[in-house]
Amino acid sequence: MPDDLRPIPGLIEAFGSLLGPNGVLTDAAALEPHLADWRGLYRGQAMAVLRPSTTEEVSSCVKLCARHGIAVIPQGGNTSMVGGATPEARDRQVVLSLARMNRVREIDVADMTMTVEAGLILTRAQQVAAEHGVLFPLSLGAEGSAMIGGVLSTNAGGNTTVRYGNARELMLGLEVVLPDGGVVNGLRRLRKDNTGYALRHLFVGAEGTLGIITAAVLRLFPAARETATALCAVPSEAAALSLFRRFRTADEGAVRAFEYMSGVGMGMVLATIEGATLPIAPGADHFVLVDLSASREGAGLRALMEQVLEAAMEAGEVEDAALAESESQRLSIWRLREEHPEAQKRAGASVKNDVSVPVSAVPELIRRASDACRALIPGSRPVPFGHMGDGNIHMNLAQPPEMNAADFLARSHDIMDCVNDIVRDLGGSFSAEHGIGRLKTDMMEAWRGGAELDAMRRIKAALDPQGIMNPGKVLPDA
Ligand code: FAD
Ligand code: 2HG
Ligand code: ZN
Repeated sequence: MPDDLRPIPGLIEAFGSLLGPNGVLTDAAALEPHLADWRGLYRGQAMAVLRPSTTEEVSSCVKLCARHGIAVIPQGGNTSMVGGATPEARDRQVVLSLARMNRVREIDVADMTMTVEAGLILTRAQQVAAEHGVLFPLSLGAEGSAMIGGVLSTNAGGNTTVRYGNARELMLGLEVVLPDGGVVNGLRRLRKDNTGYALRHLFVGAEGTLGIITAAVLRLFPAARETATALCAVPSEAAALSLFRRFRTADEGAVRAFEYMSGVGMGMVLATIEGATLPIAPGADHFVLVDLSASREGAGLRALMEQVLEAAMEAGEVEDAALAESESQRLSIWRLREEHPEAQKRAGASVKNDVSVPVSAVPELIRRASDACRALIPGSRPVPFGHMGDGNIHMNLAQPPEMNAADFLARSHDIMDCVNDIVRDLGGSFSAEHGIGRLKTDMMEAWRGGAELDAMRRIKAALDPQGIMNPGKVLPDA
């Protein structure tokens, strides 16, 4: 163990007396799942994983860390796509897992709010809402592992942003432990609350660099009583966008998700994911998943879907389409979309570019970035997919099959730069929904330099003068 990770005498025991026997992990095997990220890009070290089960315990741990200058890496489900929850190898540090803080404190269907702890897994939050006849709409591929504190700290988007907004828009109030151990109790359930600086919004998307979210008040919505889901083959990216506009024009409120997939990505899913089958003829270069929902029965979504698709077919914008006839067909269409990240992982090395542009520029982004990537690395395979309705495309690049994975990954920054140049030209962002984490800190200067980055640094210094909260993430070294 390097010197700087050697425990301060008595410190682990002090954590133990705060958290009890199940609250501190130090065994190498128990630490292991907390030290590397989902993509396998990063690996760090930690003296211990702390597992507090109450806000008071989080506060006591953070106070102890602050006293000894120990860095704290907050961790939820550890599904970050940018290495945000992975410790570094350099400083004295602990991982603070929120997994034991997983209670639903209150659900109020009259106010349509739910107060939950940060370690509640996203699917569990959805289930609890459904058990009360209402909807918590945030939905993403990692929802079986990602936790509420994690989705808020990354301001996660996902499949339903087009209708319900990002995690930020689903949050009314927060409880946060600050880097000195102080507790901000902002668990208010108010739709209107203009009382000075909106501190709660500082912590959403801060990726654990300003404090630890311990609980949140979430917004609930009426449950879906009617749905209609279709998988369509479309002739081009531009046709996919036209189809989106047709649905928005026909009934703006009905579109719950509008997801784009390329023929290459779909091919990877069909080749690597057991049981994945295409409900339409194979061979298309572009696919779209349209999901409509309404909170009242008899909303006529099936008729709306058929009518819009028919008109689009007549205009040559849709080549083929399959409408889900049952819940199991709906789920298998969704599976073709949700398995894209896993299929890419199985198909070899890939470089991810989670970018956004104005919705109208999505076709140009996909075409230009695909051409530029192919020219940069001959034989590489662009795999653009994602949330077209939000202008957020995962402009990923898979390695050429014959190329060594390490050689391909060594070009990661060239590939990201190549895509980002086009994104910048189109007025977009180099980080749409996954955050900055460790992966993109070195891009902050170029994209958010000057007064904007300076203001961020001053906020960080004011709240965390010792720099103990998730060091090395979001902000580049000064
Ligand atoms: P973690 O990975 O544990 O942490 C993420 C960041 O938040 C880290 O910086 C961590 O330090 C910090 N953090 C965690 N908990 C707290 C807390 N309580 N207080 C303060 N800071 C905290 N993201 C999307 O936006 N849309 C998608 O569609 C999407 N799909 C995904 C699909 C897959 C298969 C995977 C693996 C990831 C996907 N992600 C997606 C990325 C990821 O951001 C989300 O899964 C989720 O937001 C992370 O939640 P988590 O609990 O795993 O957080
Ligand atoms: C998704 O939309 C996630 O499935 C993951 O944001 C994207 O794997 C990716 O690049
Ligand atoms: Zn996504």
